[in-house]
Amino acid sequence: MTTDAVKAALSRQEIELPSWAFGNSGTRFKVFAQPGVPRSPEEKIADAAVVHRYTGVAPSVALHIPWDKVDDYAALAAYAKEQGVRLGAINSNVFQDDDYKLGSVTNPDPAVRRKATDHLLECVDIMDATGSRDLKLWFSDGTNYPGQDDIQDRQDRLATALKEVYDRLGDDQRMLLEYKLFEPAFYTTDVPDWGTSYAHCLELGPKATVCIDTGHHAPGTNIEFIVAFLLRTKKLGAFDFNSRFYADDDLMVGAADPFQLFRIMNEIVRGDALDPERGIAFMLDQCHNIEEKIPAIIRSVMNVQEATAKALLVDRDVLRKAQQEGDVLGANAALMDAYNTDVRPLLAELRESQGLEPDPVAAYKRSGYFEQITKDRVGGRQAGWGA
Ligand code: PSV
Ligand code: MN
Ligand code: MN
Repeated sequence: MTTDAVKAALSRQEIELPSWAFGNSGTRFKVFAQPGVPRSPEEKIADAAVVHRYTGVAPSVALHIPWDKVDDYAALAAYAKEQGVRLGAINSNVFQDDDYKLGSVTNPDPAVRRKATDHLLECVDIMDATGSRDLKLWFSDGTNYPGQDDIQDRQDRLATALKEVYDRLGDDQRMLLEYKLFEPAFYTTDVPDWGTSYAHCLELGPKATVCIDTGHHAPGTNIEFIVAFLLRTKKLGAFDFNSRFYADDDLMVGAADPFQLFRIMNEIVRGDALDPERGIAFMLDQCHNIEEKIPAIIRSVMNVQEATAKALLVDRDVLRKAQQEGDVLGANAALMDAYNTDVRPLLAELRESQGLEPDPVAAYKRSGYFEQITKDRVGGRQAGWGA
């Protein structure tokens, strides 16, 4: 690919930001409050718009319901538009009520299952109002002890709830089913892996696809293989990007293992799936517990851009030829040459050609936005607990 073609592909890239990444967060031991943190969904959207202003590739914000609950979602969408962004995926939340101690849609109690399914249906109503395409489903459902509940019945209950929600989707709406190996359940999880998600999505139909959260696998899992498999079967719907050293660490994407991020983006480029028109949502799902949030999110967006640029730079002809000739070292070198390229000057040039500052973090720091929100916003709330 020529440098111009690489730049053209990069200029069309879109990365979606999670509203919750702008709120205070922490571990189960401590939430560290930061100055200037948003107090409302509107303020989270305003911060996301700032990230878009300096990067040019983050035009949408995912909401989490009820963390981003408002009375008028159409008005919230209009507010986002005024800020220069749009509302993206609606993330459901059936994991924080006492009722969900034994599960949500897989709970043995039909009344709890009804409550959980009703919440998912309410999220589709919200999508109607916001114009969002995607409903993202993550279930904390599972068990802690062998024998605690019937594993097979729980799969049936899950399938029933998913079908009811799937049938409620509009023509242009989709369902993204996220999986996670463990936590908060420690013995069984009802959607623990991509295979389980894939099987349910296959049963549901074309509007149901898998969401890969990069932090939700056993250590050593080959995530790019999952990407390749799901792309081939047209069942890859989205990513929740973050990085991890141990479990679901939710650190900045590309921080722990930039080579893994490159390998993932290499499969995306190989599958011609980067363009937004291909329908794959590239979202961040991270928390910034100790670092300043807005520059951390800008950094994350840049990390995805850098991995993408390197993947676009892979000489596909050289790679294909080496593969076909069984030239193991030559094929590997074709990938490593691209990975080892410093793409920061290319991205700086691209930004300048788009009228953006070459260094988005430095531009943000100079803007005075942080000083302003620190002054204006008193009493920012924890991500996930209301505002
Ligand atoms: C669960 O660990 C998860 O990755 C899901 O995407 C949730 O919706 C999100 O984190 C936010 O807590
Ligand atoms: Mn996630
Ligand atoms: Mn997670």
